Amino acid sequence: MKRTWWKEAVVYQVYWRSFYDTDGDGFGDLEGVIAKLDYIKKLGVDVIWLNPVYESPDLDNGYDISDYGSIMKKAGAMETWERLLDEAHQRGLKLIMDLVVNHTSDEHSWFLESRSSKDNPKRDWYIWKEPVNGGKPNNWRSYFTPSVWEWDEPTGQYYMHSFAVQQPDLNWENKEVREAIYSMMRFWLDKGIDGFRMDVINLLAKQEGFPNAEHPEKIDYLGNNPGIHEYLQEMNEKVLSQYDVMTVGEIPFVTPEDGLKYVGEDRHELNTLFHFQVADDMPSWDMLRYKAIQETWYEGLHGKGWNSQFLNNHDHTRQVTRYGNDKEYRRESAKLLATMLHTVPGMPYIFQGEEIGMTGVKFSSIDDYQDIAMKNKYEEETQKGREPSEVLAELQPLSRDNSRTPMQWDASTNAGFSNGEPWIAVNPNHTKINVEDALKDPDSVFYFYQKLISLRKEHDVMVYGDYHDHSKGDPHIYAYTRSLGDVTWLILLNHSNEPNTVSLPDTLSISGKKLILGNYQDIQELTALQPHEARIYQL
Ligand code: TEU
Repeated sequence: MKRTWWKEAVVYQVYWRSFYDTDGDGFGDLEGVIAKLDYIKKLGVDVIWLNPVYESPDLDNGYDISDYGSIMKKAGAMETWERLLDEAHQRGLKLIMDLVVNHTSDEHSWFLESRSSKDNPKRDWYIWKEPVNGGKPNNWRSYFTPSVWEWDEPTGQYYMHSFAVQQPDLNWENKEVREAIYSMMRFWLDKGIDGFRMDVINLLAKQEGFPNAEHPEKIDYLGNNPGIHEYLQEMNEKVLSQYDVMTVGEIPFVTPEDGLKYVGEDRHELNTLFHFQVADDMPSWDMLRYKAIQETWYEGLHGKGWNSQFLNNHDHTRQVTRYGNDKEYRRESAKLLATMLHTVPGMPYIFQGEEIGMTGVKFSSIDDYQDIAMKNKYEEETQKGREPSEVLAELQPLSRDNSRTPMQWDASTNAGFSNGEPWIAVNPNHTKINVEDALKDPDSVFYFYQKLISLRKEHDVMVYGDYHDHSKGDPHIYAYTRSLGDVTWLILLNHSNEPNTVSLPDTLSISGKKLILGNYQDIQELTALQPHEARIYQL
């Protein structure tokens, strides 16, 4: 496939509110990101994805935007943001911004106008509906609440929200809305940013006629509806194609077949996507299922479009806790997952703290949790009369707060994150897992990531190589090759707490071959791989 800079890039996600606090208010800030740019650079990544920093009542941690053109006070000032962009560029780092345009905050001036009266010129900028049989227009559930419909008493209509009540959905059918969003995008692109991560971008088009759903709890009717590709092609033509930038769409409920419609190179929509067949649909590790997902996406996009690889982000429990073993084999397991993500086809994303093997949390009280999705669900379930401790235990493993605890810089109070009271409690294990220790230890997870990233810079096979799985049917061993021209790499992973033997065809003999990277110090003959052992060979 045609070479482009973004296909070769590794992205580091900065969830700034939990990254580094320089003014002691307990929230990370843009000055904090600037202060840690050298750390990010040291890892070797190419691109920073910054979660939303726009003005916001901050009910959904910045995903409820009240002004697209200014910076949230907690994060800093526009001047600070501009300095961040500049300082990043000076270090050769690119910066992509979150684009949240399925919905705004209910405090956005557009919505305030829209809700002010039925004949306001912006009424049609959001999705308003008359009651049906005296009740809600249909039975759709939202991500965060039992219904997508919120009653507005003064004007006697419902408005739609796919997320919280305070996040009304924009009406993309309205041309003025689209133009307003495009000009906002140009505003940021003209400042010199390098692209967008597009929040739930496949939700923009709604199902025609808003019919009742057969399985309202599935919520997949919210996305991938007719009209979505027309919007994205228009956005591409009018805005994105005018700039040399990358775009990654957050696209829930998508299959490889549909995925290609978003990222196929001949489609002129997006560059790459996050699908959720792992993060949303695979609650715990399932090797056979993961292989099948990799296979179908590889087959679906090969030669036509580009994938992204991640196992965690600010919405999903940390990977070593959810998909690895954060107890006896934390280091090995963190390194195995890293090896996998950086050698399967697609762009690897690193969520801050992943590079030191940070783990999820289990707070003892619901009051220690901040996540609106979890809190709403807790309310909903306990109101049904369920035992609160049971509901808490059920929600803990996948709470979004698992990945939102502060970055662990050192072993001191508040993990060196803040001098104030952190907005969310620090993981108590920061005394053992932190950046300061990682940087002192040549065998740390950090240096393993650094090595993987530098290998990508030297070996095109990691980016452009063909993929072939040689371990189909094996529930623990994942053995695959990547090949480009006459270069073939063999990746061997034992995703298990037990040693496991690897059986490979003779053509893949590793005898006398070069070991490029491994996560165990003593490399044994290949009769068996140790628990969570990962090796990369050049054949
Ligand atoms: O997330 C969309 C979302 O609901 C994800 O948590 C989910 O895992 C997946 O996309 C679909 O099932 C985005 C943001 O990442 C999240 O933080 C926001 O709360 C949400 O949109 C609303 O803007």
